[in-house]
Order: sequence, then structure tokens, then C-alpha cells
Amino acid sequence: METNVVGVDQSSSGEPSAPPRVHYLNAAYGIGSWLLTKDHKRIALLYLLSVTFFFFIGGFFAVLIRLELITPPGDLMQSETYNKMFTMHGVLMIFFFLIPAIPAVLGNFLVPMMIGARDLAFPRINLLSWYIYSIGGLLGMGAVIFGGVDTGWTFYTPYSSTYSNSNVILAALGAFVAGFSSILTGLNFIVTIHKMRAPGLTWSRLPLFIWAHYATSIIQILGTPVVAIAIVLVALERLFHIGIFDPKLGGDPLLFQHLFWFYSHPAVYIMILPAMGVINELITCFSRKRIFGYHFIAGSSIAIAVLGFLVWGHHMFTSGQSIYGGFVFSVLSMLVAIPSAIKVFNWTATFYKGSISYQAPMLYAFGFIGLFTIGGLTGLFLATTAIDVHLHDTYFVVAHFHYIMVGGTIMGYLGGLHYWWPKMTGKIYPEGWARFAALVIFVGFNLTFLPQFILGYLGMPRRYHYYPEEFQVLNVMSSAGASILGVGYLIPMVYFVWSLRYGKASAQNPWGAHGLEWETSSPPPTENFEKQPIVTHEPYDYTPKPEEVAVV
Ligand code: HEM
Ligand SMILES: [Cu+2]
Repeated sequence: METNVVGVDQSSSGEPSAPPRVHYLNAAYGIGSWLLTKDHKRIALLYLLSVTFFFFIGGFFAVLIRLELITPPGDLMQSETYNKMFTMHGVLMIFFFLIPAIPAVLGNFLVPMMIGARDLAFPRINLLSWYIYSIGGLLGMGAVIFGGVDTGWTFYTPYSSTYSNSNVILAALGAFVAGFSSILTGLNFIVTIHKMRAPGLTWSRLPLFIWAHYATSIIQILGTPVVAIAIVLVALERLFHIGIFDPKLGGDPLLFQHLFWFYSHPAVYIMILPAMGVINELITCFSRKRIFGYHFIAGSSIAIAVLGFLVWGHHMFTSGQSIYGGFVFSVLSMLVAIPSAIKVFNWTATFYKGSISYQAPMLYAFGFIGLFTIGGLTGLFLATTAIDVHLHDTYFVVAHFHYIMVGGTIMGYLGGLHYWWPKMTGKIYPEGWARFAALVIFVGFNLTFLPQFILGYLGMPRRYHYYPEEFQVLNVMSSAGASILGVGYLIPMVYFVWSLRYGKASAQNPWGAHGLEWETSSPPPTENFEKQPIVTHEPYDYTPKPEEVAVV
């Protein structure tokens, strides 16, 4: 049941004809009204700016890495500089882009809207989270400016705690501080989802995007403190040599790996679960069909959150774990594949007899399914202990996690950004360009990372800037792909910004989608809804009355 379309008849030049409708973007002006805002929608946009910033700095380091690897000898930079490049790339991308991207931008904007609430439960804490995140980011950038860090994003001891002479403490502090932001956001989401749902919005009517964020929040709250402690211990060890990780002093370097991966494996699900949440919304909407197996998809998010905590040892098969330990972690790792596969099967089943339209967000969803599936399957190879002995710390691993995190998370993020852009900004982006960009990104991505599976299988280790000549062809392919991918990422930047000024004004519900966020104007008023929505339907009620959808 769509309510009336309010205030969409603005001229396409962006100048309102009638007296302008007040919405969250124009409700207050001035930089102060943004920096002190408690509106979750504005905070989402603040995050959008910050994560985009870190994405491009992180991307810049990736370009340098791929430039160096075009030729076999390390002729562009010294090995120490190279080590700093991949470390800063990893640190910025993981802690300051991939982890916050979907929850902090799309989640912040949509969690209250999708459940029919006026805001998150703790708006001030939400703003605080953004400040904490930004301070963490600045500390991380500080580490780069003062000379860089060369430990790898994993900060493995004893190198990080004893031997490295780089800015470990500053970078670690940055990640530590950013962790608080992640914990607070998770807390805010959990309380909001429990307490602030609209009347009639039962747990089994929740959008799957919300279920995904609920599961993610659990991981954020339970996992992040562990990595925070591990990182503080590295700093303390460096400063005071207390003997936690240094065997000379009675410590255990492997202890760090346990603490680190106890968080960092679940953290990979902090990145991918919200993306899966986005994909659910896109697939039902553009298949015009109720999602297949709603309860299984919701349950699999929770199952992933729980199982994700039991598999950290698969990062340590070659670190001197007992074979029984390795065996248990191997089996448990394979179990995580089950809830992930449930999702893929259900999405595929949703297409069946659906009325599919190939709009840009849907192209990203297709991309997600293909790339995530490849990433997940290669995870199973790596979880097989005997195979991992050969593949550990090779380019195969690099390809595996990029398929998941770049192919999965970034595809989901971009798909979601396109889908909700009209809602967030009230503007339509150029559809043709958006489809073109999705294609360029897909092609560039595969050209970058497919060769890396082969490189790793052939034995090229990760984190080296010298390599034998026979690996050059594959490396050149990968670098070429990275250039295409880079251009692919720039295109949406351009047309999104363009659309703010020149884009056509969007209707309230440009996709004819279901969900409470579409039952208010675009962009929404500060309080989200003119009056409290009441939910009377199951989610994704697409099939029965297709003619009801007027605006497409
Ligand atoms: C679903 C999302 C997933 C993400 C985001 C992800 C991400 C990652 C990352 C970042 C690494 C490399 C860490 C490093 O820098 O050393 C990695 C390694 C690994 N992944 Fe995944 N992964 C995912 C799924 C899986 C699955 C489902 C499995 C197994 C069933 C798996 C098995 C492994 C193994 C065994 C390694 C270690 C390989 C090695 O270093 O020898 N992953 N993954
Ligand atoms: Cu893992």
C-alpha cells in the first residue's frame, strides 16, 4: 500500500518550483548542522564521505602495488617501502572501509527507516561513533604520514612486537579506536531492532537486511573487544617488553594469532553479512517475487554469526597447530559453507519464474552471487588442511579473500548504494552509465583476481615484490585488470556527484519496491515518516498483485 507521492514535482534542474518541501537534507543549513547532527540519515552521509575517502587512499596504495608487480625485479621501490604499501592498503581497506562501509552508511540510513522508527535508539552515540571512527582514521593516516607500517594488516608477532621499526603503535591505535565505533554501532542497532519496530513488524516480518545487520551486530559486539585487547597487548609489548608474545621473555608469539583471528575471522562476516542483506533486497525487488526460504535466510545469518566464531584456527594450519586441532578447525570451517550456500540456493530459487529486470542494482547482485560463490568455494579448498599447506600465504589466498571481500562486499555495497540512492538523495542517477560501470567493474575485477588463483597455485608467495620471470604474464594481466577496475570505481563517483545537481527528481518509490523505507518521500523528512507506519503484510509481498505497482 503506497502512500501518496509527496513533493516530487521539482524541476530537473534541481530548482524547486513550488515552495520547497522540507526534508532531512534541507531542514538545516551550515556545516555545524551537519557536524552536530543526531539524524541517522545525516550521519550515514557523513560516513559515506569518510569511507569513500579511505577507499580511495587505500586504492591508491593498491595501484602502487600493482605497478610494482608489472615487472619481476623490484624496480619501482625498495622492499621495505613495498611492505609498507601492502600494509597500509590492507589496514585502510579492512578497518576503515570494508568493516564500516555497509553497516555505517546503508545500515545507519536504513535500519530505522526499514523498521518504521524515527531514528536509532541512541542518536548521540551514533554521532559519537562517527567521531571515534574518524579519529581512528586520522591516527591510521598519521601512521602513513610518519613513515608507514610494514607488518601486514595482520600485525603478526613477534615481528610487530619486537622487530619492526615502523609505526606499529600508531596504526594499531587507529584500529583500536575504530573498533569502539564498530562496537557502538552494533549496540545501537541491536537495541533499535529490539525496541523500536513499528506496530505489526514481528520478527518474522523483518526485512532480511535487518536480520543481516542484527547478526552482524552480534559479531561486532562479541568479537571486536578481543582484537582490541590483542592490539593493545602488541603496543604494551613493544613499549614495555612484558613478555606476552616474546619467547625470550617467556611469551608465546602464536598467542597473538589466536587472539587476532578469533576476531578477524568473524570480522570477515562483519563485511560480508551486510552485503548479503543488501542482495536479498535487490533480488526480490528486481525478480518481482517473494524471496524463497525467508526463514532459512534469516536463520542462516545467525548461524554464520555463531559458526564464524569457531573456525579461526584455519588461519593457523601451518603455524604449528596439532593435527587434531587442524582437523577440528577444518571440519568446522566446512560447516560455515552450509549457511552461506543456503543463501545462494535461495537467491537462485527466487529467480525461478521471477519477472527479472536488469537494472543496475540487479547487475551488481548478479555479480555478487558469481564472485561470492567463487570466493566461498576456494575457501573450502583452503580449509582442507593438506591443500592449505601448499596454498598458504600464496596469491591463491589473496585471490580467495578478494573474491569475497571485493567481489562480494563491494558489489553488495555498490548495488545497495544504487538501489537506495534515490531515497537518500531524492535524485535519479543515469541508468545507462550505471549499467556500464557495473560491467566494467565485473570485467576488471575478474581480470585482476582470476590470474592470482593461478599464480598462487603455481607457487607465487604473497607480499613479495620480486618474482621469477615466468610469473610475469599473469602479473601483467592482473595489473591491467586493476586499472580497468579502478576506472570502473571512478565512474559511479562521477555520476553520483553529477546526479546531485543534474539528476532527475526521484519518485517516492522509483522501483515499485516493498518495504517501509519506500513508504515515505524521497528524500525522507527528518522524522522519517509523516505518521507512524503500521505493518499488516508479510515482507516481500510481490507476487499476488503485480498490477498494484504503479510507478516503475
Ligand atoms: C564468507 C566470507 C569470507 C571472507 C570475507 C574471507 C576472507 C578471508 C581473508 C581476509 C583471508 C586472508 C587472511 C590473511 O590475510 O591471511 C582468508 C583466508 C582463508 N579463508 Fe576465507 N573468507 C571467507 C570465507 C571462507 C570460507 C567459507 C572458508 C572455508 C570454508 C574460508 C577459508 C579460509 C582459509 C582456510 C584461509 C587461510 C588460508 C591461508 O592463509 O592459508 N574462508 N579468508
Ligand atoms: Cu577465516
